[in-house]
Amino acid sequence: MNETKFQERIDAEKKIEPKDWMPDAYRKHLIRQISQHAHSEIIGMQPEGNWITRAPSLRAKMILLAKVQDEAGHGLYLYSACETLGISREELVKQLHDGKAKYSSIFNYPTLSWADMGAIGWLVDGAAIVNQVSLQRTSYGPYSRGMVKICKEESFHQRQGYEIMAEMAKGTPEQKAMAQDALNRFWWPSIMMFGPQDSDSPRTGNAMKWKIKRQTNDALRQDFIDKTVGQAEVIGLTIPDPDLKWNEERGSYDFGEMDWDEFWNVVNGNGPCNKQRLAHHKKAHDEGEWVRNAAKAYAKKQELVAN
Ligand code: FAQ
Repeated sequence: MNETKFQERIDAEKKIEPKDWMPDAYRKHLIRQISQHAHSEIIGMQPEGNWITRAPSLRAKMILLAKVQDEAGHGLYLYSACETLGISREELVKQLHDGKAKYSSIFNYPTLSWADMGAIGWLVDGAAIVNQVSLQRTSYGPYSRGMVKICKEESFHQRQGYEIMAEMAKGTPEQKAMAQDALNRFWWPSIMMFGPQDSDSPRTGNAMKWKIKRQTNDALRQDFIDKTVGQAEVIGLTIPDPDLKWNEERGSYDFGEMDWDEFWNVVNGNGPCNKQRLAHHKKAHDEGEWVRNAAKAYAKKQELVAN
C-alpha cells in the first residue's frame, strides 16, 4: 500500500490495524500521542493517590481507591495499544524519565484539600471524556477500541467528582468555600488540557488529515465549557471567569483568555509539581524492578518448560 491508498482508506473511515502498512510519520505521531496519553493516566494517579489515606469516610475512600486503580488500568491499555506500533514499554518509560515524552499539564498542580478530589473528577475527568469520546473514532484500531472502554469508566469518575462537589457546595459555609476554592484553582488548568489554540497547534494539521484527532483543540475546549457551565450553576458554584457569557448567535459560551505563558511553562517542565511527579514515578519504577525481573524470569521458565 502506498501513501495515496493509505489516505483513501482513512477517508473511507476504515480503521488502520497494527499489521497494515502505514507511513512512518503516522506511526511516529501515534506513538507520541498515545504514549503521552498513557503517561498522563499513570502520572495522574499521583494527585489523587495523595488523598486516599485522608478520605473523609470509608465510602469515599473505597470509591477513590477504585478510581485511581481504574487510571492504572487505562495506562496499561494505552501502553499496550502503543506497543502494537513497534515500541517497547521500557523505551516508552525511558522517554518519560528522560523528559522526551510529555504528559498532561493538569497533573502538575497540587491537590490541597478534599474538595480537589471533587474538582478533579468533575473537571479533569470531564475534560478527558470530551476529548476521549471524540477519540473513540480515531483512525488507529487499537487506540479507538481502548477509548471505548476507557470512556465508560471515565463517566463514573466524572460522576463521583461531581457528587463530592455537590455535597460540599450544599454543606457548611466552610465546605462550600472549599469547593469554590477548588473550582477556582482547577478551572483554568482543566481547560488548558485541550492544548494550545488551533492557530498555535503544530500537530493538528496532520492529526486531522489522518483522522487521529477528530476535532480540534478549540472545538473540544468549547464543547467542554458549554457542557460544564450549567453543572456549576446547578450546585451554586461560580466559574472563575468574568468574561464567561452566553453568546446567543453562536449558541455557545464566550470565555476569557487563558494564561498561555503559564500553560507553556507547565508543559515545558516548570509547573508547581513537575519535578516532584517525575521523581516519584522514577522512585516507584526503581523499587518495582525486582517485580519486573521476577515476571521475566517466570516467563522464561515457562518457555523452557514448553519447549
Ligand atoms: N499538556 O500541536 P498540539 C487523563 C503538547 S486525560 C501537556 O496541540 P496535539 C485522564 C503536545 O503533546 C489527559 N502537553 O498537540 C485522567 C505537543 O507536544 P510535542 C491526557 C501538551 O497532540 C483523569 C505540543 O504540546 N489526555 O489522563 C498539552 O495535536 C484524572 C503541541 O500541541 C490525552 O493525552 C497539555 N495539556 O494535541 C487520569 C488525550 N497540550 O509535539 C487521571 C490524547 C498540548 O511537542 C486522573 N491527546 N501539549 O511533543 C490529545 O488529544 C492531544 O495530544 C492533545 C494535544 C489535545 C493533548
